Amino acid sequence: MLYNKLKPFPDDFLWGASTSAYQVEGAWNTDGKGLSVIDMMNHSTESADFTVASDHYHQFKDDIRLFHELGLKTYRFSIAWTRIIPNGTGEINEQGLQYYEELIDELHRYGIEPIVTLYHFDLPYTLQENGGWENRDTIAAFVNYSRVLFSRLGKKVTYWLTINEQNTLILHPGAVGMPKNGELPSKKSLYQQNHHMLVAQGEVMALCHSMCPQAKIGPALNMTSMYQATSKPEDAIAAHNWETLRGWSFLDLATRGEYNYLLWRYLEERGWQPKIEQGDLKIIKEGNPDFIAINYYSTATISESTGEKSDVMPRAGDQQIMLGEPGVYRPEENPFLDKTKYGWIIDPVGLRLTLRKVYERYSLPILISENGIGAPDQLNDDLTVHDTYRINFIKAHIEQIQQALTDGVEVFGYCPWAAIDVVSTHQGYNKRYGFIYVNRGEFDLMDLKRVKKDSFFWYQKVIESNGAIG
Ligand code: BGP
Repeated sequence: MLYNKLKPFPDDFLWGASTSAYQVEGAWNTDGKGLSVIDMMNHSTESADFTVASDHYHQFKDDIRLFHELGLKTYRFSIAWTRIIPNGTGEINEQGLQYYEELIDELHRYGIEPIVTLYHFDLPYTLQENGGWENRDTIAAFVNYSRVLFSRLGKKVTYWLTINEQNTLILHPGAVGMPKNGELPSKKSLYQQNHHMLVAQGEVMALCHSMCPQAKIGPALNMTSMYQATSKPEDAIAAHNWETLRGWSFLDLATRGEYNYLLWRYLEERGWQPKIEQGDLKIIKEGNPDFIAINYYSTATISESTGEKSDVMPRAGDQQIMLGEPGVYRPEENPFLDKTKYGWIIDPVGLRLTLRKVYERYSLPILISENGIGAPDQLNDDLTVHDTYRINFIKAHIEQIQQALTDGVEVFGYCPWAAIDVVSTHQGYNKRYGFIYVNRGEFDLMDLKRVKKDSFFWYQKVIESNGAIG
């Protein structure tokens, strides 16, 4: 739809930026922190590990001062479960609680609204050793951990996110590292894990509402739209298959508390249905989110798969590169769209489409909790970083958010990935996303100095003008 005049961004629009604990903090074994699955995974020897990351744990005050200079209205970060309860259950680590309390206080001192993710990929390793999310006991562990946070930080935090990208954890578990034994869990196990996460999430959302009545809580999923490759009806079915299995089925459960019929048939057909205990569905249904957070990076183009093995692409997949599944969907190239250096399709209009679809289906306000472009930025001798590609990427996406707002979609915040350079989930340090450059290499930690990129100064103006970037 074309409009003569676009709606302005609302005055209280939350312009922000994101990070996650294990990708930014470092200090992997400091001040009583326990080991997480991330600390114990096999990571590629060609890229940085997460032990020091961006050293935000030690430098958070200086970093927040920079976030303030950038003009952020909000900062989305995650809490490392292993700093709070080092073994997942049992003893609480006061130093961990103090750290996040100070961080939140520091944000408030600058008038920056904290958006807190409870769990962003870094499950305590002790829980993993006992079966991780496949073990039902992890539900109680997550609820207890969340209770500790709500009770200590509840008065200081208005926005909570439950689980970051549950669909990535279930559909692309390898994207967050390989277990030491080199084996990813079976699909049957993954869908059981999925079910337990949903029960845990349902309980935590209800708990948040009862303990912190002023707070709002919602899930954060990796959402995208699927285009059918041609007007062939079978391609439309395949695109619908994958859009449902990758996106809708997760959101249907998180928001409506219902197993999507198509997901259920897909699971039944393969013998992958989870064991559902009495009362589980009630708990899932009673956990009502106040909003939906979406991480949006790209779209995919899909054609029919007739069941041939070759419908799976012979290339590495990750959370954004679709691989194909015989009899379900086959990924195709999209001749209209470019890709990043890492093969992720760049599709700003797809963001407008995804926002519309999510809003139409669930009628809940939407926070864009991630969106961004990974690139091997270069630091120049005069301490500049000319990341024009990032400015172009984010500008194009902000324009589409404004289109979606004009369409009538309720979007209340935008938190690009990332506030500052962080370690990528599986592609090292030099795949950078931040508005702030961190002077370190893949292995050489150098001086970890912070340098404002061109995109920093540009985003600063965007925020100052409340999105009047045209
Ligand atoms: C999302 C994750 C983030 C982040 C981002 C960029 O899926 O929620 O943690 O890392 O993707 O991905 P990557 O680091 O793989 O480039």
